[in-house]
Amino acid sequence: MNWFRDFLLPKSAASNTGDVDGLFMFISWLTVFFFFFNGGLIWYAVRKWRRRSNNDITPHITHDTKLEVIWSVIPLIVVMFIFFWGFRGYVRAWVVPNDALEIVVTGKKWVWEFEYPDGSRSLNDLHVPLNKPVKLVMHSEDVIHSFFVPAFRIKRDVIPGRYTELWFTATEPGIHQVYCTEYCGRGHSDMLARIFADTPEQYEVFLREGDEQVRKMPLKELGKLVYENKGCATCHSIDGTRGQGPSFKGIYGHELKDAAGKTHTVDANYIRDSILNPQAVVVAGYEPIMPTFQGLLREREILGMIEYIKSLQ
Ligand code: HEC
Ligand SMILES: [Cu+2]
Repeated sequence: MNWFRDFLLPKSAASNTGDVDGLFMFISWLTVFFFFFNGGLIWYAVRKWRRRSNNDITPHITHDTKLEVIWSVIPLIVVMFIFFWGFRGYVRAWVVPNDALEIVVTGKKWVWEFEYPDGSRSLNDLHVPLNKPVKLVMHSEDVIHSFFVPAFRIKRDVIPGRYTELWFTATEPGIHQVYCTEYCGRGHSDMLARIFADTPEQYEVFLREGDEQVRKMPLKELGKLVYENKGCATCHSIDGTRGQGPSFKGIYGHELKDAAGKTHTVDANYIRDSILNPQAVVVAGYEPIMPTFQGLLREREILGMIEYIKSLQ
């Protein structure tokens, strides 16, 4: 019967998904059973007691104690069984193991930021070691977001001014998708993050040097990746259309005016400063809403971004 589970649920990739899947499948099969059972009863009753002539009148029946006890007690036992099963899973899902690795998650329009125990940070890509419990301490900088990892069967709201927690132990190597499941504005559907379940060696290397993509990709491609994955795309277009921020198309080498009327030439240093210290020069006609990416982009990613913007002529 695994086809039914695979049809309804994504492949499980964490250690404590069994409680969710087992109960979910139990309830699903129970509904399938009662669909046919109740349908069959109706079909049977309609055929057996259908009106056969004009004076075939239904007798006045007020109750049937035996029947009422049966249809109350049996469902009560079934739902109590479901309750205790669910309660056991709930406790297991919320009690965090003591040795869990703690990662701080910040939700903001429209990116996920992760801070590791060593103080390093990453945007939208969360690296975790395989087979080790990980605890996420989550909060939001603006509105309510919600952190959902279907393959781990975990989901919880991420709220401004309060910490919420989630935990999991990843058991499947590879990349697992994260969604924001609380509508948080225009970029809500772009608020995608990925969890990389790394072997211990991969995780070590990640903490030291960033992920493989950052280390090996050609600069221009790396810039495109940063643009797509680190949130730039939610505010900057690459086709000339105006967004929350100016488009990147054709800006390289050109001059622009800032809010104070001063002229600047867009070159490598200007782009670097715009990324690390966006409020220093605010382009005329735009709000100073760009967050700083100080500490969030590695040197090579900034170089990549410069090459990428240069290529958009
Ligand atoms: C929340 C929206 C937002 C995000 C996300 C964002 N920016 Fe910006 N950006 C702006 C706004 C608004 C401006 C114009 C005002 C200013 O200069 O601060 C701007 C200006 C810039 C400029 C100067 C552009 C020009 O025409 O002079 C560069 C370069 C830039 N951003 C790069 C980036 C990069 C790279 C990223 C991603 C790593 C990024 N931005 C993410 C909103 C954003
Ligand atoms: Cu969100």
